[in-house]
Amino acid sequence: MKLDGIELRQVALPLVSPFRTSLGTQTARQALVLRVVSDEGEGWGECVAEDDPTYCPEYLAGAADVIRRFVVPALAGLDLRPASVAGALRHLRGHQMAKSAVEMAVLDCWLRARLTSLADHLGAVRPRVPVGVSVGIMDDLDTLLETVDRHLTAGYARIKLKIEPGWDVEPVRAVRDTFGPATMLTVDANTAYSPADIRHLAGLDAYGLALVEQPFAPGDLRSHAALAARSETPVCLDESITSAADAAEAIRLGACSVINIKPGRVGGYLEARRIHDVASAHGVPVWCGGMLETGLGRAGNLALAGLPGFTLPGDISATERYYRRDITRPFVLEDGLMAVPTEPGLGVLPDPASLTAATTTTEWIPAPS
Ligand code: NPQ
Ligand code: MG
Repeated sequence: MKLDGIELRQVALPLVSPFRTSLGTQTARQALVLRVVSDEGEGWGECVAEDDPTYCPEYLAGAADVIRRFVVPALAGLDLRPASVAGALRHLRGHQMAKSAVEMAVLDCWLRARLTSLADHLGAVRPRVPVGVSVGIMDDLDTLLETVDRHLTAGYARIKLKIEPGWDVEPVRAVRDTFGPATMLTVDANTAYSPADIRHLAGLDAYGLALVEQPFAPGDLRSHAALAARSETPVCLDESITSAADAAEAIRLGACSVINIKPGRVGGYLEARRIHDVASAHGVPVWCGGMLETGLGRAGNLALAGLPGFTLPGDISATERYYRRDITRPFVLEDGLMAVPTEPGLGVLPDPASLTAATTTTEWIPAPS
């Protein structure tokens, strides 16, 4: 397959309600949508970088620049296959989210031309997967309990509470006391704690959490290992893991017993599958994280979550949890499960009218000949 060029499109999707984490408050998703054009047709992808480099070092305008100035020229003239994208970009250090977006669109294009779904290509074994919901930091406990109640009624299989110092034990206790021991409950700190908080965090053991996600800085595997040694609650890494090599190292150091896999953070769906394989070989369960994706990323993440090692519910919520109107068809919960797309490629396409309505800028980047 020969690359003709990539269309970059910035889209703005207002959130149905503000999403607050220890990193800040989000009221709209600025997304970067890619359309790869090749001699074998078109494919769609999405870059999950945020506006600002707060969750990770990448940010949307920077990712667009890397794609424009370095990625497209590096892929021009190649006999392109999905499996060759990462290698062709290896000389570019970092920038996993930019690379992932391009690999995703190449995968979609390649698989559409071969009438194969991403789920089949990755090795998914389940037609439907249980999913969870991520609940932001709230102003008060009453609002939190109302929100959790609504999500449990909708059928979500797991509740994840965003936490930070000052909003941790109390909300966890309130949710556990209100909804009982059968509710699968997790917490995510997005790096808000320091090593001095290890004893405090071990106090969460009293509430039967399925895991505590990324309490410490991305590079601080040592503190994660120290918490894991002192606490009964499984420690899960998110921000720390940017490759299969990272995953192997974290497991070896005892820094985690669960891994959150986000394809964007690790450089693509193919590296995400390698992390799944490494984790499975060590008996480490994985689950698919969320980055407030459009329907394109939601579709791809469902395919990934169909792999056998994804034994915990992912942050792949129904579209309506985030957006009133997405650029694709909405994804819905059915009896607490979400269907893995079966159509070729990602299995969904942007709806032209919705895409146009959400687009703020469009740019065509031709592959130099
Ligand atoms: C996490 N996601 O697991 C992330 C963090 C996160 C669903 O909890 C805009 C775009 C805002 C991506 C806020 C969930 C975001 C974002 C938080 C991702 O750590
Ligand atoms: Mg997280």
